[in-house]
Amino acid sequence: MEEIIKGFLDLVKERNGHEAEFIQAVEEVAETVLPYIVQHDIYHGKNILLRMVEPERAITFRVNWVDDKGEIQVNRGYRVQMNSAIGPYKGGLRFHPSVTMSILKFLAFEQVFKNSLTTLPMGGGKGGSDFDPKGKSDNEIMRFCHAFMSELFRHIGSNTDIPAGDIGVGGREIGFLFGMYKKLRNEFTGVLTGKGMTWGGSLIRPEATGYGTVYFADKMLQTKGDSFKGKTVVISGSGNVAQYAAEKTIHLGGKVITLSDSSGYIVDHEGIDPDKLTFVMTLKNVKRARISEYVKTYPKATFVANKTPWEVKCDIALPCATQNELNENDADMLLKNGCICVSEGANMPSTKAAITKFHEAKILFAPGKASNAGGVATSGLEMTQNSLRYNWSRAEVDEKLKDIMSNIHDACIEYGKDEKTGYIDYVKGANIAGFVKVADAMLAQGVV
Ligand code: NDP
Ligand code: 2IT
Repeated sequence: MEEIIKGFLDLVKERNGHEAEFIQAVEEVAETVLPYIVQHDIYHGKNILLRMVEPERAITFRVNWVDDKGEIQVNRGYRVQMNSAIGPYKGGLRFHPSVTMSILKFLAFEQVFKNSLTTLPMGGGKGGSDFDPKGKSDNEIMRFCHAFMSELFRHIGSNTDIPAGDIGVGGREIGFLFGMYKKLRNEFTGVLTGKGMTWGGSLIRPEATGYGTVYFADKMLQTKGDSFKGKTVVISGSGNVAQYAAEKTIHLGGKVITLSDSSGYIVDHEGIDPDKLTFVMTLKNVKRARISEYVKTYPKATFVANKTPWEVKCDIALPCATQNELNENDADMLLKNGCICVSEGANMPSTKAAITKFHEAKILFAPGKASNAGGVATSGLEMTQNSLRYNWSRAEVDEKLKDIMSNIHDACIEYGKDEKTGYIDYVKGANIAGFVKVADAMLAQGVV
């Protein structure tokens, strides 16, 4: 088996040698899915995983725009259309200076499995730009988004490819992108998700990724007869996913003591209560300021510069910032401090070595493609509401989100539970459950 995996990965490395993040994401899937393929005759001789690691289409384009000083700026735009076997391409747009083809291919690849897990008919894609929104005026953001969409619109559509938000892309950016798409196509369709409530958005979409990550962790805790009540919870990030993971943790009786951004983390041992969280939301979403400002208003808290919060003692950790933000040493520290559960809100935040540590220690560990799927699932619900030309209530969408997270948890048990020890390997479970549906659709459709 090891030879088969090595042979496959050697081929992927040969073709994508310089794409470290993409190879990392493929390795994790290959190690769990190839043994399953070997055991199941229907997938033999079909090169199915080899087909899945090649994007159906990957587009890069120039984005010219004029900044507030009148200078012409040039950025690079991307859309990776990874797999459309079970539905139109679906996945977010990331605006961050670190964006490369490798990052977007890793995200698009993960998205294929994640979207399959949601049970909704969505293929996988991802896009974005190396544009840095930090420090830009609203007008600059608008001009950039309009310029970006003036090319992207050719490649997307409500039955072709439906982008949404990710790092650096929230409600404001989706508005500008939607406005330009509508103007160029002269049609009002659900071509983007994460839209505003008065123009086709869904209730609960802003909350969905963070809420879903906590619902999933709650399901994992229930397998041990446990819950969030009274638990100390460490969260990284302070953006969309982190904010609503914190809100739902508080709803369920947990105590959130950290948040972070790329400059460092704040720790508040008294707990970040709803008022403090409202302060953070205004700080990050309206003032667009740094998390270090928190300690000026709440002086009992401390700011730790240039570090991640994994050194803080906790019961539950929710990484909600970015890829590879939690390494082997961080995992050691979490385990030493008695952490029992890690549920990923971000995409691939734990390194491979960190995941190995969690598995060896037999703690509850959920990979992002399972635990953060609530965001895209609710995007799927937004698409359904757009097609129906109807809006569901907050309670209806939240109930559907809870059901979907629960079904993903069941799928992870079906394919990831070790019958002898009872331990649930959620990585294996999510990868195989996600794979089966896409692979079966690809087999049915032939070599296309
Ligand atoms: P936001 O842009 O709202 O927030 C991102 C947060 O992560 C900020 O606090 C940011 O800090 C921090 N961050 C970003 N890059 C880095 C970095 N290189 N090092 C340290 N901190 C960093 O994005 P989201 O909350 O939407 O996304 C967070 C994660 O969740 C990403 O991995 C994303 O792919 C994933 N995700 C998002 C979904 C969604 O619906 N939005 C759905 C599923 C997954 P700073 O301000 O300093 O940059
Ligand atoms: O990583 C993700 O799942 C997202 N950024 C959300 C994608 C979506 O289409 O809602």
